[in-house]
Amino acid sequence: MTMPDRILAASTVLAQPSRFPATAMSPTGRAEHDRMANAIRALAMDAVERAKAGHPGLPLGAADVATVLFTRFLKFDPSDPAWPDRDRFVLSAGHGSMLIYALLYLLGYEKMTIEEIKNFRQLGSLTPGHPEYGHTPGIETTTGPLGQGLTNAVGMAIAERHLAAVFGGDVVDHTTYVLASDGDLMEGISQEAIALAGHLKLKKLIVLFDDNGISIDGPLTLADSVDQAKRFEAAGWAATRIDGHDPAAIAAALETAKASDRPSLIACRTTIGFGAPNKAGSEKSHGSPLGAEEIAGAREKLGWNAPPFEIPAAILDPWRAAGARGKPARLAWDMRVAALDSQTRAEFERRTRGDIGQALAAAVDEVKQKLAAAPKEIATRSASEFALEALTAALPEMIGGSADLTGSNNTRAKAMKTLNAADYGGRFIHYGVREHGMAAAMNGMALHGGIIPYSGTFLVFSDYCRPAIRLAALMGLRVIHVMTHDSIGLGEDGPTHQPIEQLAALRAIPNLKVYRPCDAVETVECWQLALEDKSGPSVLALTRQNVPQLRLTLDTGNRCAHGAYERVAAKGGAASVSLFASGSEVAIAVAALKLLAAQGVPARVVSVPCFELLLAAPDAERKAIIGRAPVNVAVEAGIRQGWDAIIGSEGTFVGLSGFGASGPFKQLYQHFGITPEKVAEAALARL
Ligand SMILES: Cc1ncc(C[n+]2csc(CCOP(=O)(O)OP(=O)(O)O)c2C)c(N)n1
Repeated sequence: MTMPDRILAASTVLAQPSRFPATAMSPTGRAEHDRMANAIRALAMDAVERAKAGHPGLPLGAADVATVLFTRFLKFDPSDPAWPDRDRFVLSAGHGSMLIYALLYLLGYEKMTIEEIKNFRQLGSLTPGHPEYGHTPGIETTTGPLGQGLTNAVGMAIAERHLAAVFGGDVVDHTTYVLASDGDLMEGISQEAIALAGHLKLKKLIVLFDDNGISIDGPLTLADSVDQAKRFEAAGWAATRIDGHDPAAIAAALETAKASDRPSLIACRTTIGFGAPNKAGSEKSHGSPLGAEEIAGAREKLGWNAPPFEIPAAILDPWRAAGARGKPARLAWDMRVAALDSQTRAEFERRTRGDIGQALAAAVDEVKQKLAAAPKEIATRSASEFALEALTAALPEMIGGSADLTGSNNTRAKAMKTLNAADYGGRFIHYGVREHGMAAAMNGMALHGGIIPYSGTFLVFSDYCRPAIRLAALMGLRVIHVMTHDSIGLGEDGPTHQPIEQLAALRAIPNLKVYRPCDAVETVECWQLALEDKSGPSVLALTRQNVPQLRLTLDTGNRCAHGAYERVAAKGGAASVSLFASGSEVAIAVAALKLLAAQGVPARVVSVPCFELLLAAPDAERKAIIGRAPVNVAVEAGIRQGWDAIIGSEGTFVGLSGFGASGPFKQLYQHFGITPEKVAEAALARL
């Protein structure tokens, strides 16, 4: 395709064509660029066609931007996809997955064979519908839910700045690039991401906006009239607009962005479905196969003569050369790491691997010793703070934070300095009132590696974090959410702030562990389990109100590790009643047990800090913990959903079935009947 053709095609959707000056480029360079970009287009068209599903529009439109970025700017080595100092590339618009799969193939990622491209969207292939982290080498994060990738990238860029401050620019010096679409930027989370990145002056974050003016319903003008450049500028970014089909302009903008002292937005005006004779510039190319006729027309228009899934050597060779160009940089980096003093190197490597070493167990032990020596009747949020003093001292990779509730969430240990633009070496992030952004940025930090992020907000606002928590669970990321004010026990703030269904809703997310410790000892044990668990995220649901310390003797083992355990055994014979409870309701169950004992009814209390661990325990172990008492009663200041797995459908539940109310917490517990008397009554009624 000639230059005039390109400009013509691009101009079909240019709302404001005057914003995009054409930049001249030498014809030979341009011709090679076009051939290379067209290789992406051909693979994307053909793979979507073969799969009979997928999104060709974005890869066709963004091929020029991606070609310039990957062949001239991005630092990576396909022979070592996990190289810690690689630049990160996040395809936030995950529906355009064929763009990244085509790139991985063309650049020579070993596992991304042409067979995988042919198997696009097929079960078991490395080319699922949307990119999946941990599944396909070279994919930095799972994307698809719009806005998440962009926000993950903010977390990656924070991680880079922090680790550079800790370990030095010789070993940590990379840039995070994002390709974001209109949809990414329309999502509310993008505002949180942009504001946070601008505030933190994350200069090594560069967002390439695929500014094609089209989404699924049609032209963006149907639903949006934001000036994105001004929006980013208002948040402290550098922003520019370019013709996203002009390689020279793309390269120049990237050069400028790399030299910026702020994060950069490059709005790349592109034509969705570029090259498709009838569907380019229209939503018709967004999310369905182009069809044989249109593909034939696109081949002609692009001057692409090779059969489907064949990349001529003259085009594949320069792509593979581009893929190979990062290896010397990676080898030089290996040498620099090897030259670190042995202690720094060991620490860098430990953190990169995500190993927590011996320090954690010692810190947990120290906390437990103190609690055994001087028991504490405190809120579990305060117990968490007490634990964090020791844990954060032992694990420098813990980066804490809160969404503007630091004093309520108790997530800041005294020694922690603020991480900000003036000091990236700090370890506590004031995320602002941005729960969703916080959770997605934490995912980015965990994905980056070298950091264990933990956060703070109220449990009721887990709903605001949920899409990011779900993705953390899907990706198996170790992120830890401290969520306080975990029930009506928070009292006077009333039903807007009182979580009712949130515990159940979180327990419904696969691969997420929800911990609700009952006292200070369980709190540190749950922290230990969350920190040791590399396989997925955790939520610690913690009280605002004080709870007694129920465990007074020192346990060296972690009793929460099985998810539940017998807190008080039955006296005076086999238990007629098993009382199950979590968190603040365990003490209520213990008091109920005493009432039952006074009536000659032997009962036991089982503390259930973590459903997921209990339900995953081997059959015999789980059955032994649950026991065989004729009557099972569960008590939790939330809804029943989920408890049947433990107490059975015939079990009795003492809790809530509607929203809470505003009032002092003790009165609320009375009002809603979550009291020892009511629990005892409920048990007696069943005997
Ligand atoms: C959170 C979320 N909502 C909705 C969707 C469904 N969806 C996929 S792409 C898209 C918008 C497409 O427009 P754009 O982002 O501009 O991508 P393009 O059409 O340029 O490929 C939507 C609504 C999604 N993936 N994520």
